[in-house]
Amino acid sequence: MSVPKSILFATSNAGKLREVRQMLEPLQITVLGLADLPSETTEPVEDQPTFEGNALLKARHYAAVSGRPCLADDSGLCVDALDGAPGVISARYAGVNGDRATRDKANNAKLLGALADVPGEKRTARFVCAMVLADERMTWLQVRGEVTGRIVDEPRGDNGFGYDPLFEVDGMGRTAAELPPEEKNAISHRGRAVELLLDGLRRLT
Ligand code: ITT
Repeated sequence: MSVPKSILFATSNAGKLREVRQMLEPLQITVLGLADLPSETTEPVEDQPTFEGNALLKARHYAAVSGRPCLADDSGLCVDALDGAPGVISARYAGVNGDRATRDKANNAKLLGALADVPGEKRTARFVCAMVLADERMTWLQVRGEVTGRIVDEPRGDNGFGYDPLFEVDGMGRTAAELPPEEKNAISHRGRAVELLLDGLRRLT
């Protein structure tokens, strides 16, 4: 496999899809999403204990459905004072009811509640993004990107998605939601994972 002209990025998360498109389309790599598949797909149950395990499970599932190699992203927020929670259950930390905006809001409220008594210097955290490129038979690449920061007391910023308004990026003094998209992509866990993915693809040529 070499650097492909198009990649199927199997995610139901519009924020992830938008960011990966912003990163790869300037390199003339078309990023197809699940909406580009001819028929609707079922979502797999993400029951693995690690980001890598869930990313592999998603990549294999959608590779089987689509009949082509597939990129999947499993990501989340790990907060030190909460022993790494919400971690792999970041998407469903506060439950699974409602649309994505409702769930994101509930997740953020639950996180702020869990950290209510934790002082600023102990609110350290990291975003993790595991990406796997796989087909039904083999894993072509597996990469992980991380970015460190701290959880602020109140949401700040309107960009990004998910936990971005609560995550102040180390060294930037701004939350991920206060960064313009290109600045977030340049330092984010997902941006780093995509860089490593491209390195890996170039080495496979
Ligand atoms: P897919 O599994 O379909 O890709 P998902 O949103 O369910 O979509 P995950 O299971 O990987 O994806 O959950 C990721 C969670 O972590 C979700 O709550 C996101 O909002 C959050 N998250 C991941 N990356 C983020 C980022 O860059 N900024 C803010 N929150 C992020």
